[in-house]
Amino acid sequence: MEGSDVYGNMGFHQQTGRRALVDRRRIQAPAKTAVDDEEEVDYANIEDSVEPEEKTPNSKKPLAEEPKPQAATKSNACGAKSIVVLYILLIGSSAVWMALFSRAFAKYSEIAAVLQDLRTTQKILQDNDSEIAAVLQDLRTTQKILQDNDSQLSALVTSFGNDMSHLISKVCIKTCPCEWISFNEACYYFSKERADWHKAKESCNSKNASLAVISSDQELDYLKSRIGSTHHWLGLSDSETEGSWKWLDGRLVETRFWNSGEPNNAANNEDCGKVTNSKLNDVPCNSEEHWICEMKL
Ligand code: MAN
Ligand code: CA
Repeated sequence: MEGSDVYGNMGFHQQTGRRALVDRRRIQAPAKTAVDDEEEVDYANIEDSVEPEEKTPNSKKPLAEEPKPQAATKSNACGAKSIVVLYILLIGSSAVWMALFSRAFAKYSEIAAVLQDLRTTQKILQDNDSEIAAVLQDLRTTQKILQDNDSQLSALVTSFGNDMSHLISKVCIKTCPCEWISFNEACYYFSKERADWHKAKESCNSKNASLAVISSDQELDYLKSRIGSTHHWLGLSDSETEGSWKWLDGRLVETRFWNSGEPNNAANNEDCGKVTNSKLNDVPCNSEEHWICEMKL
């Protein structure tokens, strides 16, 4: 049969045309009789059975007015093409949407990964910030401790310096200069050279001292023990008033300090006194003798 597929089935449009033709004939046909009811329409062979009738000249409507199967086929073919085009467009648009969605999803994944990295970096920076803040706090605490210690140390150094100055001042007062010897709150210098009484007196004065004056028997005994058999000038004379012996500090010379028979002003020229391994003796002031200087502490 023409218009059938490989299995002998009619095409969709061909079936539609035939059904329309059958329906028209039913409408145009007279009321069915019992006899008519016995006649069953063979839809399968409708084309063969109705075609001769359509060709009869007594039909009410000419066959030309019936829908032409050829035109319906063409219209249906256009519809099928449209559906195919729509399917293609739908598939195409779906593919585009899928591509766009896939691209958007990929971008979203990238952005999400970047955001995650940023959050991780932010967390690391926050942790570092906390650590740095803690270290800074420790440094400030250490600085404060060091400053306090520095202040305390400075105060201690100042106090120690004051104490040392006080001690040194006392030690200096209490200590005799080099080559001087200490006895009973006084320092004594025994000269190695000799000179007359006045030069000896000037030498002692240049050392912020004076020719030694005797205040006690112990002092005299101590000096005698240091000089042995040599003679040394002491700070006594009667230059102002003959016979009136005075120490350089203005005190009168005690009689008991004189050696036996002294002062005898031998040759009427003995106005200066010296000490020997015995006691005191008056001798000429221009004699060359060692001398003893004395400095009070
Ligand atoms: C003797 C005594 C002393 C005197 C001296 C002078 O030793 O007469 O009194 O001072 O000579 O050298
Ligand atoms: Ca004498």
